[in-house]
Amino acid sequence: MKRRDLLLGSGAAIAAFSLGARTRAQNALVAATGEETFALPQLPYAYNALEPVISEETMRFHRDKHHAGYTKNLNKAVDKYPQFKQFSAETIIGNMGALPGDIRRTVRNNGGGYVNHSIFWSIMAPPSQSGRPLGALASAIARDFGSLEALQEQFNAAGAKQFGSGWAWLALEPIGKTLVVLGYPNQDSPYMQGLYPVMGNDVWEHAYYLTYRNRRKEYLAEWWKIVNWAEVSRRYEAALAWIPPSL
Ligand code: MN3
Repeated sequence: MKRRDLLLGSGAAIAAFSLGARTRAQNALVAATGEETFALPQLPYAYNALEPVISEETMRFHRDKHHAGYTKNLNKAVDKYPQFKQFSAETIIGNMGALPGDIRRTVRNNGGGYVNHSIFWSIMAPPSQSGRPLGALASAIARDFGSLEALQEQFNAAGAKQFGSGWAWLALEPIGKTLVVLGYPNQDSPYMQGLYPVMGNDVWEHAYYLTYRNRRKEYLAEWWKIVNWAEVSRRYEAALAWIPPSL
């Protein structure tokens, strides 16, 4: 077993919520031994587990090619400036202005891609395990949107009108503790704006084109069948306690 697998499989140290996000101590350990700093996370389910909403072929290309590419390029950028290896990828992309100019664009695109996809895998589940929003999240959705259906409508609209590649996000604004729906281009992340990403859907063509072709709206509508509401609800609880970290 590779050490990367050992690290990702080390049970309590890495709960589902930190999928893809190593602790500072783990990053330091990896940095000291010269291995890659940020590891491509394993999927928490089989490649075909999200069918028929997302096909096995899409999942294989999406994780093994696209997410692997972002991971590799983020690692290359921090290899140039090892002082950043002690921080989580979320902390790094939350402090773009503090990064050296020559890696800023690379980190924006690939650090964003690394973090966004790590969240994305974790907030999906097989259709039979999708569930409903729980506890504090259910109340916050009612408070900030009126109903789950109204949130879904706003979220789908954000995804549908994103011109070109990007993401639809549900994020928590940490001062007012308000939920907001956002559409961001490319691999931009709510972390880059000081917001906590509660959930996001990838509307790059690579996320849906093999199955849905040009029918992005259909993909957006179907996607709700595989939202892992238990994990999204847990992320909302984490968001309430979150303070944007600095480098
Ligand atoms: Mn993608």
